[in-house]
Amino acid sequence: MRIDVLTIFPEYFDALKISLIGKASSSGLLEFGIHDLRDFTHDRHKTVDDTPYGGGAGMVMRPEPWGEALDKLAVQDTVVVFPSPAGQLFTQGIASELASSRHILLCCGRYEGIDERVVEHAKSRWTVRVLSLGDYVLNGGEVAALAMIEAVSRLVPGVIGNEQSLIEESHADGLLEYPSFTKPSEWRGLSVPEILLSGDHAAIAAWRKQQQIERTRLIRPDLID
Ligand code: JF8
Repeated sequence: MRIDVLTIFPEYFDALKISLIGKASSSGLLEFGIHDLRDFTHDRHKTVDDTPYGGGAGMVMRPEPWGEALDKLAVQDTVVVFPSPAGQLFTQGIASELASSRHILLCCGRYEGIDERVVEHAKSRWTVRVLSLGDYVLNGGEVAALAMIEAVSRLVPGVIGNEQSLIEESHADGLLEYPSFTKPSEWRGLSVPEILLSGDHAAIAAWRKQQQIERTRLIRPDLID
């Protein structure tokens, strides 16, 4: 899979050089291209923003650099993603859909966002997804794009290595994860639940499922039914 990113802050994406995603990139399993939107401007000050039509606070990203960048980077089978607080909620299901794409292009806005005509134009030429990380306010699309890249990349076969951990974890079955414990069996007066030391694998599986259901009911009742 290839993932390109358009941003005025390419340094955010240095994080993709480390850990499992960094290794998948070195081995060619994932290919990243991080592009500075200012390279698609033509004025001396590399201007990417301007005042909003209709008035109001802040600045809006001008469409021309986006148009030129999309023309250069997007191809026939590109999925163009716009992180936006006004987007559809980014879920594990959407991560899973995106993980089967050949090419994703993430367009990271700043200020009050990107001129809406960029999204409208992109929809006329490519598959477009406007996606939100959640109901809180970020300063731009970069942090959301990083989260989306990580959630999608780890679903690409070979990136994680232990495929079972992909199947077992939170949200794959729509429930929160069960609690985990390791050595020592007693720590600061707290012991590990006895059943986990029993060696009874069926009983452990049943206990873990019960923990998942109980936790989900208490913390995330919205995930049940
Ligand atoms: C932005 C561009 C976002 N969940 C989220 N909160 N805020 C954002 C976001 C995304 C893009 C821009 N400001 C300017 C905020 C997402 N995704």
